[in-house]
Amino acid sequence: MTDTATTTNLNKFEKLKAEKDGLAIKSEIEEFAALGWEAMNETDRDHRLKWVGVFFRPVTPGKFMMRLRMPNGILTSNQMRVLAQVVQRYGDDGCADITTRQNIQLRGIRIEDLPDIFNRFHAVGLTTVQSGMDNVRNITGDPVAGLDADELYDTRELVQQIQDMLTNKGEGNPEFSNLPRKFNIAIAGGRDNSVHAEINDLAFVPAFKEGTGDREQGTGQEFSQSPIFGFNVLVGGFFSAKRCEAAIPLNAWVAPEDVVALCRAVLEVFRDHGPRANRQKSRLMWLIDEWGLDKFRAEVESRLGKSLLPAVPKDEIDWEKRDHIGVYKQKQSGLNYAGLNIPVGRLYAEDMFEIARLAEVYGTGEIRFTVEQNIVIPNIAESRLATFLTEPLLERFSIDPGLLTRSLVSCTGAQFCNFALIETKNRALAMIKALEEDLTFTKPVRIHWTGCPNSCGQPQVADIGLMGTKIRKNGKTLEGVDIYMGGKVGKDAHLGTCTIKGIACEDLQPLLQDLLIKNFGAKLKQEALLVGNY
Ligand code: SRM
Ligand code: SF4
Repeated sequence: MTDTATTTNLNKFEKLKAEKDGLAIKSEIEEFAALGWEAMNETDRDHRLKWVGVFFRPVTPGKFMMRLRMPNGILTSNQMRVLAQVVQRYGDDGCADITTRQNIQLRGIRIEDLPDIFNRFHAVGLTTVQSGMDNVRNITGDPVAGLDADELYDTRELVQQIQDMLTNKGEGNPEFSNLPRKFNIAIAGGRDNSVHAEINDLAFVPAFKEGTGDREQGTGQEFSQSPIFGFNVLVGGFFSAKRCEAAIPLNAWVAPEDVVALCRAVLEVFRDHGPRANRQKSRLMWLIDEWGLDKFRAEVESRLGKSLLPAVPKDEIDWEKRDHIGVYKQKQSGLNYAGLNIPVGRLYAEDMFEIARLAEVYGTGEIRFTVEQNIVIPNIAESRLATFLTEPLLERFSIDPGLLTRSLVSCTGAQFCNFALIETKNRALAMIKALEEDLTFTKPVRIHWTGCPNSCGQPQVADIGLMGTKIRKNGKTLEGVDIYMGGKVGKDAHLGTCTIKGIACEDLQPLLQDLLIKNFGAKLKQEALLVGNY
């Protein structure tokens, strides 16, 4: 523990970290469970518990949220069943949300149950460690890694290795538990940038380097002229209420075997030199601004203990982004993966049990999440596909949903999040239903809702992004949105910008209808036209 004299000038969060490392509460869980949430030390309850992925919800006091870690978004049916059992015990309070980082959060959690829940998680290899506050968030990878015939690199193992390094194999790692701020890492393995590399603090995108003609390692005989696979490195992407930036090239190319070491080096530089005084100015990009890219790169090299190779001029991201909804052939002959649309990512216990059952009966028990808050069930044999497609769950979690529903993403919003300026998930669903009833579409339109400027729902990557705000109308304060347009994902990804400000949610539907018709080729259905002509 740091003495008080040295912590008096620190901001509230730096102070609480200096007084007691967040990970220290790992050994106090039994005690908290016995005390109950009302008697607990408030700083432990409201902040430090986030180091083990437990979030106090001021909107629903006493009913906590638990954020898991799902490296590359992959889990087993057994793990899903344990997650389902946990939320099931909370009846109407219990549910789960697939997140925009290919992850899952559980709701309704009671503090007295934490020891039992952690034991259950441990038994099936699940961890929640370092998933909140000033830690590295869930590491995203290609959702069809190892399945896609066109993939350039199977990201699964690398993502797991980075998580193991950062979290000491899920047990907690004090080396990286006090960063200046949150930190996001993503690895793209395909050509379509399915992880939104550009919005991460550190991202790896596939890129081939010219062969050198050097002896190939291991053989000692042949000379490699063929292109060598690796990644161009991007740094500094982030969204915050104050500022949003796409990641910029570090001008570095790394071989896959150097990725974990590079992550460590970047994080050490960020941990030891990242600005900590102002929480609004402490993400990695602020350090890069302060130092300039050259100094930052040189410092990373020094931590790495070797020079970085320059980036190669062209990366391999040259496809439009896929959403993986539908049934697709795998590279393994006779096998398919099915992408199911989970509207706004919300799951209840029965759904989770059912998904686990489908994954076991038709696949190999594996389940995956996407950053669009949907799921993928891999390894479905051709011979079982027809029966799979008759499963009742697919009526709700469709493989062929409406073209707006298909791409809808929403953050948590006012139902559970105290930062929220508006309700998001339920409103988003109702709005999309109404729009799909009135309009026909020729292509998906990606609509993202986010309840406040923190941008968890990533409105800047959407075709139409809706960011919650409060507006004044007729002397009243109402829930409203600022509208973002022009977000481009996949190849040539770039961020959308705010084009219309301060629309009351009650006035939003006709405006969206108009935007969809004018900018995205939607057409009024005949019926709606007739009604309109009356
Ligand atoms: Fe987020 C804080 C939910 C992805 C930027 N985010 C929060 C908190 C923890 C605030 C709170 O304590 O209530 C939200 C929890 C609400 C709840 O009960 O669920 C929250 N963020 C989420 C999730 C669940 C949204 C979702 O519905 O999917 C996502 C969880 C991801 C995960 O599995 O770890 C989530 N948050 C994001 C993303 C998107 C991404 O990573 O691609 C962003 C923007 C990208 C970024 O961080 O650069 C994001 N969340 C924030 C910020 C602004 C960070 C900043 O630098 O200012 C905050 C506020 C903060 O950290 O101070 C925040
Ligand atoms: Fe909460 Fe705002 Fe993030 Fe939505 S964007 S989950 S409202 S912090």
